[in-house]
Amino acid sequence: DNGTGTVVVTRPKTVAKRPNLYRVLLLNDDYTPMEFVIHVVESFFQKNREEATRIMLHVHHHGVGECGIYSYEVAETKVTQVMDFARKHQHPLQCVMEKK
Ligand code: TYC
Repeated sequence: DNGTGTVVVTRPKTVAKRPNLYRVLLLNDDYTPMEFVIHVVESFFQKNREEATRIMLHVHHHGVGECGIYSYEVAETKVTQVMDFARKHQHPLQCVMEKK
């Protein structure tokens, strides 16, 4: 009752929902040099050399590995940047995103 005899019912305007997150993955291939992959992980995913090397070796041994988890827009940008950079250097490196 707000003094006018009218009952005012309010609902929360927004209800918190989990943000949609996407994993950005690198795929193994037989041709892209290890050093190139380390450079990609360092420069596009803000990892230090040690962590970038660990990720590269994980992909090399397991076929696929995670470089980071981002919003849809950021993940898409990373994939495009990596694919463009690999193509420019004529390496077959593949980068993909998947919903978490
Ligand atoms: N398998 C590659 C080699 O032996 C190295 C490599 C690692 C390539 C990770 C791609 O995402 C990759 N030169």
